[in-house]
Amino acid sequence: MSAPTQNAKLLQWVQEVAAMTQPTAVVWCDGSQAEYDRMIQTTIDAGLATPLDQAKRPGGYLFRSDPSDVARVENRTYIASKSPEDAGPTNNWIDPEALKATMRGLYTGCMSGRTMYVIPFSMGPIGSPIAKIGVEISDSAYVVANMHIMTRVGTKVLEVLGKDGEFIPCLHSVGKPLAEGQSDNGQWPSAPVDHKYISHFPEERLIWSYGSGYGGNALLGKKCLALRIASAQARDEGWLAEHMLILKLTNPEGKSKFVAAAFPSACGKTNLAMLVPTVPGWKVETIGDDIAWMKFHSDGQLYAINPEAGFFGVAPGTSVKSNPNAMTTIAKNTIFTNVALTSDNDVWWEGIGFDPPAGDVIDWKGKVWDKKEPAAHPNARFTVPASQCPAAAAEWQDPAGVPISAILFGGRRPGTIPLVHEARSWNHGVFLGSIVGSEVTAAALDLKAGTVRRDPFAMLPFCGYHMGDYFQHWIDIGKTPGAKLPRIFCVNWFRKDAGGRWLWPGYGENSRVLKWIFEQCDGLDGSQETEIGIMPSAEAIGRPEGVSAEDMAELLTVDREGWRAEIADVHANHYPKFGSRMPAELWQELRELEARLAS
Ligand code: O2Y
Ligand code: MN
Repeated sequence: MSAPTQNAKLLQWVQEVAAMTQPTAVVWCDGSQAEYDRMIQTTIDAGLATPLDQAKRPGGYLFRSDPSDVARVENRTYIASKSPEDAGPTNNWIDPEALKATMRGLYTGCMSGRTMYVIPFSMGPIGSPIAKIGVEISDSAYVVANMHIMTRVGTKVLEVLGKDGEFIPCLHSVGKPLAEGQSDNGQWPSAPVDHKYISHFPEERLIWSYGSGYGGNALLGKKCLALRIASAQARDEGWLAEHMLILKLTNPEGKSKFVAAAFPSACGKTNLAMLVPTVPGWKVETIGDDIAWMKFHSDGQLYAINPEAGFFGVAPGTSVKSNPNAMTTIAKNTIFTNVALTSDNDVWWEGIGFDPPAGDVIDWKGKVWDKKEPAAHPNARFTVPASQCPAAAAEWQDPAGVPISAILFGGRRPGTIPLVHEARSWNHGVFLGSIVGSEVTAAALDLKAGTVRRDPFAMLPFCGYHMGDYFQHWIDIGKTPGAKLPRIFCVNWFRKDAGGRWLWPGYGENSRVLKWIFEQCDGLDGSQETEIGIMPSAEAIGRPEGVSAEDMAELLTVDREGWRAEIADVHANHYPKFGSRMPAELWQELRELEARLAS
């Protein structure tokens, strides 16, 4: 096949990679439906995909990955900046030249027996001033199909790239060459864990991934490009690449505002992005569920785009109760990975809200489910076009982006953090983002149960440079001349009482909090200044069914003891990690909060 581009840098890179990896064929992807169908057929022929009942779930396919390749591998993810100080204490660092030497060894001949796909893609609407072009080279048809859904792939991207346009090279291999005549034969191809490398070279704007075919490790437009590399670009160019959903909130009078929100992984971002409000007359619509790129426009406002074109959502726990819009979205044209298969050839998972039909359920490992372990892997996923979401906002792919009025931070915090509070200033908001934490279970992370894992701005696994410099970048953004900055809020849907009972029902009732945030942005009354920031009265939120007046008081009272412990932890354990790169402004915010709580 002749190359459909005259971009010299791209042509040379493709030639170099092909010479190193030695594929059987090189295919340039055009992004067409016919190509998507061919990729799916290729995976079916290799025994990697199972078509679901096409009458019930048209365009639905099930994949089962290798049990060793089921999630992002943080301990095999590297930020290879020239200096270790620039990667910072919270990233894995390897010297870039040493890492390249190791990886070149692994890449040599790694695509033999396979096709090498060249996937030109745009993160963001093609041609948007905020969008970026990447080109992923991959030896996985599963990756091509998923990239079709998650990004904008194809010929149009090459047209925008032109002869000398810039792109981010993203090299990926599953790390499993095939001998002559060999096929995957139903075995998900990947390399052993200690051969997996998810590597980022932020100074070169380069991504090399080897050994995993799964999710964030392999769909390189998402976490690797749109967060780790883009965060370094954003720092250099004065914008923000964030792990945030974007939603459109409309009041009963038809006035709309756009909100971006950062939560650590597994805190319900997709559910919030597609929320169905219980407050009469209010509407939430979706712009994006995971990533926001935000830039100032000439009017001084921060405009956000969702750089993705699809959702790669967690299936377990998704139900008509938790996210009816997601359930409608995945009714067709959806790739499912590591969910269970029912006797009527449909998908099932824990928390779907109904029992599987009679007959054998096949679990995510491909065995008849014995009910001893979950039938679906806890990180099982659906990949689905965002255009299928019934709650997609009309503006979801506006190339200009949407103006952001409010930024929210949140995490799973059974104690201390109230239902909602607003920062007193931009720097105070940056402080709140910098101390975001989420409770982890002992089983999940080998930490003591009840321990809070700090995940500042929900970016800890996704920032491509030193987190102290990242905080400074947020402080500097606040000093942008003429900026009309968004207001910053902290939310916590996960408060429990002393007995472990949830205090807040969550789901659609979270719209009460969104309504208050909307009204705060409009300067309406219903709030009071406290030591920790601005908080609503119980009346301003209103009481959902089943929530007592005492519960409301607990949700909306400053827990002074809890906050003192919080401050002590930030002071002793969290901020010192970032050493001399920790901005003085944030130490100052910490001291001021300490003083307000002491008086
Ligand atoms: O496990 C993976 O590879 C996917 S991780 C992921 C996917 C979609 C959205 N967010 C995340 C995340 O870990 O934050
Ligand atoms: Mn995420």
